Amino acid sequence: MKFNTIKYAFVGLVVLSFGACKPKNSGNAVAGDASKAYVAPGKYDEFYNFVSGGFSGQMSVYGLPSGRLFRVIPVFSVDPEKGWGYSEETKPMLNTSHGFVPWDDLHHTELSQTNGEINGKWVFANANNTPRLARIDLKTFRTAEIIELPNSAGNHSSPFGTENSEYIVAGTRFSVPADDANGDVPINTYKQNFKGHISFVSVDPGNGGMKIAFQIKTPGVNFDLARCGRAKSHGWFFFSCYNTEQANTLLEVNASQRDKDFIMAVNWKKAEEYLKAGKGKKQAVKYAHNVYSDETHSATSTMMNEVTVLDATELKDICYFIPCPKSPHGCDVDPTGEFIVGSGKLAALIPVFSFDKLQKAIADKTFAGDFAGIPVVKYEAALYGEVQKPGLGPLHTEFDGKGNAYTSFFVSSEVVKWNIKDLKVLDRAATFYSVGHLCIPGGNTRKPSPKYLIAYNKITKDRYLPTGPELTQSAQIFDISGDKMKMILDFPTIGEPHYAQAAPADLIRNNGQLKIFKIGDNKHPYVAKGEGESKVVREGNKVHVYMTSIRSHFAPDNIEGVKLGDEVYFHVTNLEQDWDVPHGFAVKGAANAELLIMPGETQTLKWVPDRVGMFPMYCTDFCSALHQEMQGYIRVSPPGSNVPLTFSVGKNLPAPEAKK
Ligand code: CUK
Ligand code: CUA
Repeated sequence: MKFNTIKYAFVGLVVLSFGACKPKNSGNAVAGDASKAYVAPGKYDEFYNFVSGGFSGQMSVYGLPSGRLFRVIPVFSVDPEKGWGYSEETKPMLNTSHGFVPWDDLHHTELSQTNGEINGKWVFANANNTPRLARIDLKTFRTAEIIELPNSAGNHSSPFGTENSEYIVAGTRFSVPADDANGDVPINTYKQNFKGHISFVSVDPGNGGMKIAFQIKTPGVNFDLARCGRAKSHGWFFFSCYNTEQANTLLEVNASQRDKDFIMAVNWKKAEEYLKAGKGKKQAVKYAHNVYSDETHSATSTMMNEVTVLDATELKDICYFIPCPKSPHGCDVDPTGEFIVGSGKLAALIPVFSFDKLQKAIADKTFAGDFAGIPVVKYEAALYGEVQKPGLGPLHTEFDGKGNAYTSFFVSSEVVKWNIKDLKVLDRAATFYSVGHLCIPGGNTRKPSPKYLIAYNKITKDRYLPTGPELTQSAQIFDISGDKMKMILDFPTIGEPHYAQAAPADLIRNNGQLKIFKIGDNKHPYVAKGEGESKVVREGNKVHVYMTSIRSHFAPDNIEGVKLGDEVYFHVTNLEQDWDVPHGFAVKGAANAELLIMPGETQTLKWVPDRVGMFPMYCTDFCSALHQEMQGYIRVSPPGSNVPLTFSVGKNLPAPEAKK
């Protein structure tokens, strides 16, 4: 969420200038006890922290509690550090039904689970703008798969997984006319023509492969966030919705009219039954499904054309609305699965709903009418209780598994700890400033590891050295092992952090981290598995260079006979079979990229020379003492020139003149 949007939404409700929400004791004076965050040089962190990059479109990986940045994983945006979206092999990963999309907006991370606990296999992420889901493989820390979501726009309520990652679920933020309906309608026909869609994407437990199993069509509202039921509530899913006013303009006013919006409870086991019984309707759509293969070291993008849709207004017992004050954002389920916490951005309290009471209310039909064909459960019938006067602008809640909840308050810039059973506030800690999401390792699972809580802040003002108009966003770590929260570290983040999750380091570290790609298993169509296989092949005006790299030379490193008008493809195979020895590749004048090639991998740089002359090429990664010697030349001649195509390494070919 953007600060300004929220700021204006609150005008009139609270006096909100930056100064007003800045805690009195803020600024550099507020320092934490950083010794608890100290991880000595050469020591490992206790947790991996996977942090969304917001408008950067990427996900970054930090260590906890040190806050050290390990890696930025490119997901939905091109990334020049890894060549993501630049190399010919990775370009198809960013393909969509709208074509190549090089930059998107990533808000939420979701670690895969088994029996409601993190299993360390994958982490999922959402693209907000052009709706997509990504799966990142935690053996390689690379994006392995991206699937586009039809009938959706602004994929915000996403990705949220079930207890065994049976499904990764994605709710549309914008309701829009369905993809097969006429979208060329007046905008003010929202109520008639605009629909919401929730996608249930199944995940293959073996290889992680994603498939859109079905979608549920709902009345037009905005879906914001979601959580699966767990333990007793496994089989259900809960989504926060706002704009139940169904407004289509000036939402800050028009979507803040009703006293209560909704949490939508979805019985997805029931939906599965309907699907099996053939109650779904097949709909023609168009969406991209992109898969990266670690065998061919290449991505393929397939355009899909059909989705099965269940209509929640026809199948009466799959969706229920629970009234929730007021413009709810976060919707969070506690580790027991009994309590569902709604965080109304404009609410002065936090409602906690009971899964058991909800079940009884549904069985007894304790409804307060319906909303656009969906039954509305009576507020009191589902309510367990309310946390009174918790703070201003509640957004998100995490759990410690010891009966406590921690809620972030954007407007009052604080984290509030409260007890789930008696709903009493236990502690408050100031954040610097305007906190969004929170993370406790495993804080959305059955078994949290309640040692640290991290707050992800939108605004940092005076916390760091200034860097021009844009200041860093940041995370703050709190020690929550005692009764009181204690701030122990600030660390800057890449992009705007929204949700983040953390997993015990050993779980991921010992889960088969890939160190090299075996050269023998390389099935890239242009691989050269040894220097003897390196060559240059002309096919019309396309020149394919089968190049190898090993400390500290390329083969070939002298190429002649390329002509202006040719397209040159450097297929570079890194022959190294040692961990942590990538080679790079760059050629002067290449318009789109360099390459960074991992041991055993092949990557391709397309180069279209734009002039006659001599073009150096070199390795861009300092790989050995003689890295700076790792270089070569490619000669470009005029069209029609009779310079023969030659290539070599380590010897000088006779010059064509000398051969005569
Ligand atoms: S959202 Cu950013 S603070 Cu997109 Cu999960 Cu709440
Ligand atoms: Cu290879 Cu530097």
